[in-house]
Amino acid sequence: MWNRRGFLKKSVLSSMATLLGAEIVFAKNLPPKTLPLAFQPAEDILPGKHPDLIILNNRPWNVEAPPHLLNDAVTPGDKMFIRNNGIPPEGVDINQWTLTIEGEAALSSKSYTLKELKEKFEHHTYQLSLECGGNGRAGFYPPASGNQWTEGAVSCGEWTGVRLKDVLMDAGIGENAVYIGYYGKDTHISGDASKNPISRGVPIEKALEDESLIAWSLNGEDIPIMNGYPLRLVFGGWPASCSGKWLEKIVIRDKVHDGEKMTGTSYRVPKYPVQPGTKVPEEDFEIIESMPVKSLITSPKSGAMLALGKNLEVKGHAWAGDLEVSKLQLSIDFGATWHEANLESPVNRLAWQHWNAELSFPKEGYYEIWAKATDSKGVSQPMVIPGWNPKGYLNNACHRIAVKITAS
Ligand SMILES: Nc1nc2c(c(=O)[nH]1)N[C@H]1C(S)=C(S)[C@@H](COP(=O)(O)O)O[C@H]1N2
Ligand SMILES: [Mo]
Repeated sequence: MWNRRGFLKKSVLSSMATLLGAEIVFAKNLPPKTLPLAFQPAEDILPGKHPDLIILNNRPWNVEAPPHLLNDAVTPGDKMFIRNNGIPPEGVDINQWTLTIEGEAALSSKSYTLKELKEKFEHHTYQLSLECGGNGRAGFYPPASGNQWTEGAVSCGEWTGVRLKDVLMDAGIGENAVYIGYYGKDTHISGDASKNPISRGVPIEKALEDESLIAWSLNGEDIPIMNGYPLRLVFGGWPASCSGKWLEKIVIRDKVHDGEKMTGTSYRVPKYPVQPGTKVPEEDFEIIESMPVKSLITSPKSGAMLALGKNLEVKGHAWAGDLEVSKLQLSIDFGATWHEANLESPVNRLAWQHWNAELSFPKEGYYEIWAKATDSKGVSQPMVIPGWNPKGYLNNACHRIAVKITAS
């Protein structure tokens, strides 16, 4: 199929044109080893991933789930969004994989094989919600650059591994420790081996929480390759960018970790509200920590039709960073009145919470269902797009879906 230089052969191109019923006009500009999308169904390029995921970018892979695909109580691996900053490692040999703990605030430098990690430390399983800080970016105006996530850069899988704190304590945490940083085995998109695609972390207090995991398993199976196989950090409730994938090194720092995408405007927002479109001085930014309260309507799918006189069962999830969700309300009249949904408790701290409700409609016609969650401090999701910020983070506006009620 490919010629020596990695380009599609002439004969292949001409049979593709026949199949498409159209010439691939700029075929000579296709980068090496790149197939036209028409010949590239999602399941073929992303082994183990659901074909209905939405591809925002394929170099690096950035893929989100449409909300109705997230209806499961626990997100299956094939429906989990992918946010890659670089190129994942290939040909991972789990027998050769090691995790090293070091850094200026580590009392020793220690390395563990996967087998040692599994044998030496107690195993723990938690359901943990992970949302990309940029989820909802597409809603901001003026637009913010970056992947135009809509609603689906969020998941809540059941992760198994060892507590980060057990491993950090085994290596020894210095009294000067303030932060941890991670390094993964993925490589920079430029091919420059001296550059990291991303190296973020969390304050030592977050690192030492019971639910902060070094995980090797998702929903009882190996972690999908794109989600960090064979080992990753998982910090529920915080921007998912803290949860380092393909984890090979953790540094215990005596200052705020200053790795790639910790500084400047990356995963940082202005400390005060700003006029949309303004240029904000870099020193006025702060690092995003716990994510704001948010919810999703996962059933029905937007666009559903229902006969008048029938009740509609509406379902979804809600989450609130380090906090709990205390209330979930629904509106069918653009926010004029609200109905309270049944809201379940989380199975464990930092897991998303399920909710459901039965709605009835007064007459035929077009409606929207709006969902609004409130956290345990009384803070609710805004109905309009919240504070604009230069990189388009933290859009937790109410999720809306459309439904049509037809004659019975
Ligand atoms: N090594 C590494 N870890 C990473 C990333 C990455 O590109 N490389 N992306 C981060 C970002 S920005 C997000 S939102 C989450 C996404 O996790 P997921 O792809 O498993 O859904 O992984 C984080 N961990
Ligand atoms: Mo992210």
